[in-house]
Amino acid sequence: MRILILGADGYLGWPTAMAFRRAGHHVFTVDNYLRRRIAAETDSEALMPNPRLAERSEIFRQVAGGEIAHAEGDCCDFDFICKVVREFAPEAVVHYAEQPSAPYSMINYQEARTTLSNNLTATFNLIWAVLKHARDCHIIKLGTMGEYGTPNIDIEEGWIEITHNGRRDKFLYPRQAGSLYHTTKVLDTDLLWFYVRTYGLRVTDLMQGPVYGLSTDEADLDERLLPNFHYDDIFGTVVNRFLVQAVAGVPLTVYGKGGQTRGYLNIRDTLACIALAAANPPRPGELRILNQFTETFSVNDLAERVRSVGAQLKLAVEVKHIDNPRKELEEHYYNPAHSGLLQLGLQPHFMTDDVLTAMLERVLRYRDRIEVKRILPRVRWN
Ligand code: USQ
Repeated sequence: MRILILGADGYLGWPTAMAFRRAGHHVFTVDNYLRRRIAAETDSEALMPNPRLAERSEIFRQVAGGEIAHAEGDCCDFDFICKVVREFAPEAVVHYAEQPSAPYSMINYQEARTTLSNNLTATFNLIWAVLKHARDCHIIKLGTMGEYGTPNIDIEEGWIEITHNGRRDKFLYPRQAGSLYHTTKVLDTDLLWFYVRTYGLRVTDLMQGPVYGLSTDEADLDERLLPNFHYDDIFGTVVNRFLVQAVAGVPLTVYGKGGQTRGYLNIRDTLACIALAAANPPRPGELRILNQFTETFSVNDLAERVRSVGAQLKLAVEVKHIDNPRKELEEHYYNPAHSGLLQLGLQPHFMTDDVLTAMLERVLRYRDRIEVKRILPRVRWN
């Protein structure tokens, strides 16, 4: 297939590009390096050095063979995205080109505005570029489990049937996100649903939980191909952060009571889910929503897992409950459905002790690069 990857410099974008190329597909990658600029501005650089796309593609060509084409550009520039879609003529586009940090979106007006306009405009422009130049192209869009929030009822896979005053209909499952970033994903979903039902686009919207991990088949070929591994409070997700904190000897930063429960997945499963979505496109006029995670944990569960695996490596890991910088429920019901990807054939890589140990061992090799001042939360939800 011809696969276009937007936001290919990101934590998930680059591993996705390599996996599709290695599987024999034609891959074209795009990024405007917004995340790198924000990371530099907020002192939130990743743990390992990550070359930019041109250099990464060259390293990949040497160690794995195969070209990964790339272009630097902004998906908010409609002429640019139209040119890419028209000339590359993708059969599928994986859309990661969004500002992905909840804390960043909550800093102040400018950061909120950047998040809102970047995320919505990129999605809107992609929709229009596909409508004009690649009508049959399958849009695979990264949404987030955070779109649903933490309602006190079971979370369905995207849709819910409601009976009201004796009549029945099917709607998007109610959404109530906990940050401006997550809210932009809710708005994206609405935008996509409008264009799907009105113009007959084919779209998969993946409601993904927090991802952890460093190891993929391709990243393991050469350290310079590793994903961008963030442990700071802006871009770092909780599992990756806890592993770095364990290595740095910083008490694990459990926010508040630690009962916040989310659906997690290994980065290897993200790649598998995207591949399964691409191989099984929805029909024109269908917005397929899949909940993309493999197991649920509370923050307390995660801290305990990391503490116990750390102890096996002789790391004295302390767990500390600190003031929650976010506005979120710290004890709540959480029961989200997630059968769609399993039905498509997903075989999960669970968070075993071996997986956590391998990650800790890898982080240990970079221990001298950890900047402790990036760890404690610097952004509050007020
Ligand atoms: N948390 C802690 N301590 C920390 C960091 C986080 O207790 O040091 C807690 C948070 O308060 C939250 C949970 O861990 O309750 C998850 O936080 P996170 O930072 O790992 O994830 P989040 O901000 O929700 O965002 C991440 C990605 C985002 C993606 C989302 C999936 O940055 O791009 O959309 O995970 S989800 O959470 O399902 O919405």
